[in-house]
Amino acid sequence: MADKKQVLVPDIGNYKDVPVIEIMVKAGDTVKAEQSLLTLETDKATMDVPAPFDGVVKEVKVKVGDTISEGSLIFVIETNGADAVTKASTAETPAKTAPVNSVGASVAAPVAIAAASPAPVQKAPVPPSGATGKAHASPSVRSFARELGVDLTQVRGTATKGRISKDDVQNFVKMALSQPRNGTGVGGMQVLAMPVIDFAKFGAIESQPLSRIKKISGANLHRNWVTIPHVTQFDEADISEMEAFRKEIGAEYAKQNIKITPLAFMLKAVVATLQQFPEFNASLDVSGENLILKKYFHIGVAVDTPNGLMVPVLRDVDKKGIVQLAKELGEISTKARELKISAAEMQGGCFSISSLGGIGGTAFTPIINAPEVAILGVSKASMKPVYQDGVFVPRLILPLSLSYDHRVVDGASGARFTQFLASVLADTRRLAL
Ligand code: CAO
Repeated sequence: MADKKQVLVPDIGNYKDVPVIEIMVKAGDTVKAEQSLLTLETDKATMDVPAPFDGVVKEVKVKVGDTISEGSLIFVIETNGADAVTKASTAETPAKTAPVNSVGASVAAPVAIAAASPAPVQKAPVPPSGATGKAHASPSVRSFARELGVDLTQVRGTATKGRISKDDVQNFVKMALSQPRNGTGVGGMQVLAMPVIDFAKFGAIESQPLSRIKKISGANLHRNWVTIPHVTQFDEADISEMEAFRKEIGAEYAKQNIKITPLAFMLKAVVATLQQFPEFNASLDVSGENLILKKYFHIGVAVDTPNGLMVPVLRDVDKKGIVQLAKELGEISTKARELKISAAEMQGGCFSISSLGGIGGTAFTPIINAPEVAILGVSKASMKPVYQDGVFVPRLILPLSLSYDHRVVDGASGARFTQFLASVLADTRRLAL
């Protein structure tokens, strides 16, 4: 005989007023015992509340966003009476291993009868601000994804706090099916999915969300790294004379609180080189078939900030002197570190310089800051013996690492660029030419 039973929230630990984030069934649906009915989310975990018995959903008593606690009425389900009684009586056996707080009771006379409801299924911890590599989805969505063979770490969640919904999984499958197949010659690139590893299995861990800047710059760096054919040309510049001159004027301008660093000279030398090699002061257009040559010289400078890498742009470097550039460099890097820099101040660059010279290292392979076509990496200058006129003499040598887009720049041009740059740095009088 059909019987209407109430379904109450089971034991969910010490949690109270927990938000409902997903309801998987609606009135009229036939449900099987243990099938997930809704998902709750505490600050630590999501958990599905399963059906305590087979039946047909008659009423849904909550909606997404409602907060509920143990004992809250969530559904009314019409059951086949015999079936429900069988399960209820099973649950009357006190068994600590199966907390049984979902309640099947007659609507007319709501009496709390312990039904054989399994404990809520607790799943993945909720990542703080949705920023770990672990997919954030309810158990039912996970099971749905499993059925379709979808790797949830590849799916972008659009529900609250970046949670992955069933729709997200469906959309992911649709999108995957509409992509050109690998090996068809259409140019699609497929890579193996990152394995999902539980690092805690191997030792103590701590999960920290990436900063907003790191997330944004990371996505750009990734795109630039995989879509631009990079080549890095290494070279060296003898900056002994430049350093002597820098120290001389450095002392003068220190009184005005202006720090003349090697980077100010480098900005000028780079622009002199770009003027000689215009294809480096350019961008490919969207079609990839035309090179846009720029007649202005705005140079981006990578600045290391506590929140991640930022690249403010110094405008019209060709029109400014070394002292002016040193002053602007100081101002703009301070602004970047204090997060006071505007988006506009980071746009319009033609070429970038990434200097790790103040830190150390002998060479590195910087990633091109698209749509620019080249970037100069600068490492730490050091004294080296240089063979001159039959003897070794100590010279201050600056390592240069130029990464360029090989679609635009040939290897020979790359080598000529760094050679010319090195010659300007070796004799800064050339900047006046
Ligand atoms: N060789 C040797 N010494 C160098 C040098 C070089 N190539 N470049 C700078 N120095 C020296 C400076 O002269 C200064 O020495 P003093 O304090 O004795 O005068 C010291 O190193 C520190 O310089 P600085 O870093 O304050 O100044 P800068 O103009 O060289 O650089 C800036 C400014 C903003 C580029 C830098 O602070 C910075 O953030 N660098 C990191 C950039 C970065 O992270 N790039 C990586 C991007 S790819 O992930």
